[in-house]
Amino acid sequence: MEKELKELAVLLFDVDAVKFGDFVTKVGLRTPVYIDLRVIISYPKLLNRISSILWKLADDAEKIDQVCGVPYTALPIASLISVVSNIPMLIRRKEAKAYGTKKLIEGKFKAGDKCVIIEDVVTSGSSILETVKDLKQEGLDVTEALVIMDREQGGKKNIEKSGIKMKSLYTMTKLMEYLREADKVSQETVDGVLEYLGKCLAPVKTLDKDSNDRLKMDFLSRSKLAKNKMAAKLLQLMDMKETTLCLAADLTKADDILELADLAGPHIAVLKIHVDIIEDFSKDFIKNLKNLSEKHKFLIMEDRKFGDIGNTVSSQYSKGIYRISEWADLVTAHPVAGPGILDGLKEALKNISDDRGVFLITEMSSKGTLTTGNYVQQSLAMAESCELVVGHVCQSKIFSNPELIQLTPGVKLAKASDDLGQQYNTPEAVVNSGADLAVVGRGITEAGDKLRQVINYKNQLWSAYKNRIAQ
Ligand code: 5BU
Repeated sequence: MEKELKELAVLLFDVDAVKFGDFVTKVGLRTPVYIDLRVIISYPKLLNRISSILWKLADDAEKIDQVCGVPYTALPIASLISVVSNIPMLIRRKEAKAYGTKKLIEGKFKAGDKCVIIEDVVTSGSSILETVKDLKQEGLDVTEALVIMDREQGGKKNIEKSGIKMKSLYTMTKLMEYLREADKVSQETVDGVLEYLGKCLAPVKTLDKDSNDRLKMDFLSRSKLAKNKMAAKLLQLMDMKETTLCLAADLTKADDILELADLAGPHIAVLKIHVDIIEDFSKDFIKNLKNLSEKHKFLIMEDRKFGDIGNTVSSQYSKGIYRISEWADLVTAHPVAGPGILDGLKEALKNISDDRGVFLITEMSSKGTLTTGNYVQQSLAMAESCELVVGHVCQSKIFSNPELIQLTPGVKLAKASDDLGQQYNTPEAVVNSGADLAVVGRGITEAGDKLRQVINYKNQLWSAYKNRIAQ
């Protein structure tokens, strides 16, 4: 490998990919050496050799699902690696498209795919870190970056601080050594470059895991980031009441729901209902429920699972006998109809001054659910482009945006299932799978001592959350 690297160093010098003089970098630093690998697209054989030797640096190449080149210089290199090794490629856009799907990442992938980053030159490491952030946001598993040139100005350290292993074909010191050996540069030039490197570190930037990954952040810090006021309110409330319990009061008599709400109210963050299963629904029920929500400081969620076109959804939300938009702090909606569904919900809120939030149903808890693959990805993208969305109903850590909340149903003290497809996980398991709020229904409503179970779930969920953020 070293022989090949020496030869390639000379070739790079010969095609002017390595230049010496007095240059100013894009961040305004003066430098006596400039690496411009863009030129290698004009030398296909060199491009091929560089790409193939770079790929040799990959750990466990057969386990890698995706390669992602950092635009622009590394894109042809990543393409070549992708084609030759038959591993699909992703491209991270510098900005999301203003039209169409608004995707940040182009290419097909699924959450959990192992992705390696390909980059040409690393100075501070910030381009790689920004790419990692977006890939992780989409649920990709990024652990390694392969780089042609490490300028040794702090980038490797910054990248590794964020938990990404960085491997490079050349460090600037090695490159200078090879070029000197081949008599391409004078010792004076080498000394000048090494002296410059010693004193010119690029500004330190890290992906700062703790301030970007919701799973490691506490609710109060996240509430300060949340742009949706209802999301901020919910996060604050969870922090203040030390509870992440969302009680599914799936009862059919109004008085039974009110009685349960009064009993559980002090220990829950959200009371979730299905208003359409209540046999004796009345305006008074809503009035009383609202009073209880104020008394015990919990939010009301109508798990309506809107799923029609925007126009219909708008009426379903604000009209009919339930007039949901007037009283439900939170509602759920399927993304199946596309972004129009969110526009419809927004339309219905035109005359409502209170804060409102929507949870998108991105993954369901039931056996054989169709909420998989690209559907999940599209739903994640939809949430990012609508300020009304406060989070996802989902079963796993498919997003890391700390402004959004993961609501996970299917929770019981013992892992089990019912006869109609519901699948349960334990409180600890769901929190470790990313749940911020956990929905418990029959685990409480069917218990003999309901209050005891409410407190039991609340405590188990809270300690699992505390453990999660402490890690
Ligand atoms: P359970 O009694 O804990 O199984 O009640 C779960 C509640 O969460 C119930 O109201 C469901 O309608 C709701 N739910 C769910 O179980 N799974 C899902 O994927 C979604 C909602 Br979305």
